[in-house]
Amino acid sequence: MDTQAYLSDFLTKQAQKDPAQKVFHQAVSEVISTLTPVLEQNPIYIKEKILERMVEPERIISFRVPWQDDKGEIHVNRGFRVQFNSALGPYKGGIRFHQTVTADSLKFLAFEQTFKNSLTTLPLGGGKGGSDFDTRGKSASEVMRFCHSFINELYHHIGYHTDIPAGDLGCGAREIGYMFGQYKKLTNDFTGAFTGKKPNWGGSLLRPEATGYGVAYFAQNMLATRSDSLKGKTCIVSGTGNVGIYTIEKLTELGGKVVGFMDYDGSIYDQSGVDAEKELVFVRRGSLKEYAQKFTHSVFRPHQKTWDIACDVACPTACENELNADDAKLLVKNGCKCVCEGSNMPCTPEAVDIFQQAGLLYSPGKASNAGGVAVSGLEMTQNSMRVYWTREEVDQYLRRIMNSIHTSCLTYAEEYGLKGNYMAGANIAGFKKVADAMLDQGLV
Ligand code: 2IT
Repeated sequence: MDTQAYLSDFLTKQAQKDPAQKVFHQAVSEVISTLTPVLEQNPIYIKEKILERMVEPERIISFRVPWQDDKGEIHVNRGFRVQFNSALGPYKGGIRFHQTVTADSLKFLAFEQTFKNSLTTLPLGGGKGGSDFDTRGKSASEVMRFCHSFINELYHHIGYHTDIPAGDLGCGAREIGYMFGQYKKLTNDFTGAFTGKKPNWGGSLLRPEATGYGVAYFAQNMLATRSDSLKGKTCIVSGTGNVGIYTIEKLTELGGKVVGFMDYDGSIYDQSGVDAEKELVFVRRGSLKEYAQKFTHSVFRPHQKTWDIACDVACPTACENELNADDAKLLVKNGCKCVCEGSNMPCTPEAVDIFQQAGLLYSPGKASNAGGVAVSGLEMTQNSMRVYWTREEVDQYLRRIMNSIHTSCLTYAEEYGLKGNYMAGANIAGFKKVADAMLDQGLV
């Protein structure tokens, strides 16, 4: 069977196994679609069934999370940890607390994380976890009781040399603190078993900013390949969570002008650009209406996305599949030069095709949003060495890692005849490192 036929057969069989797992299959198809030249040059990956092994998580833990609200009523949520691949190191990846969390969404995120972590060059395997619990509208003590209950089961399965969770959507330093506290209580062990901790008890400086800063560094690198830069470029960022806010901050610091951003309620068009000092605080507070009232040069557009606003650089940093083919067409029509993903798989496959056909610079989240997990890796290093690095030291490592991911994407894409294709380069570079480690470690 030729490679193309093998891959298409492989994808059909995968989809038949778990037909409901749509986003997971989307992520697998995206990776597989770029691997043909690698498999042709390295038939051992086919012979050793590396793809078949790689799409099967090493372990999925699913558990009950009972907790009591402030009135004494009992609630039951679902908890998960997907330990996807440990060929390169202990499982590493965030914990997502959001009503949309399912085994399917976490499988997709853990699969992506495996490639992303491989790209960072750090010794990290891939995992992801979470619960269908939503922290919004809950009191701090309810969140604490939930986090403790979550860890009462999860502590059996994680640890400094086994699996190191971090934050993700709905899970920030507060939740990491509660989870770490309970983990320490149950294990009697103060180790860096979580990242995203507060810097006064083991966290790394710059961890909250790292993903967003990394996105802006990556966009800057992409533009540099066309002898261009962020100076004077109009930018759009979706999502006003941690990633979005720090993407806006760094894009602005590097000379860009962020003219549009959005959250669940709608979007803002601000023709003069977000002022990093005066205005960003309002974005951070999460009230776009308040922003428009306060800064009258801006307009609030209820329930409207931002992608119709003309821009040079677009950074989707919200949720998966938020940017579809229609949005992509608008961006291309309005002259967008660069799409740099800040979240995991925010563009649909059709949108990605449109970007690639139009020849604009497009990078997948697994490359351009890897700054967060990279600084988590640096947090682990600091914990092992029992030292704290300064912001400047961490920032230097972060820049170095983002540069190296950027170079890997370009080098691998070119080596396999797909010059300038960041998606192919990221997938091939991420895949090869994991695949080779799996071959070295035998059939386990
Ligand atoms: O999607 C991601 O890369 C994260 N949620 C960060 C994971 C981590 O371990 O810092």
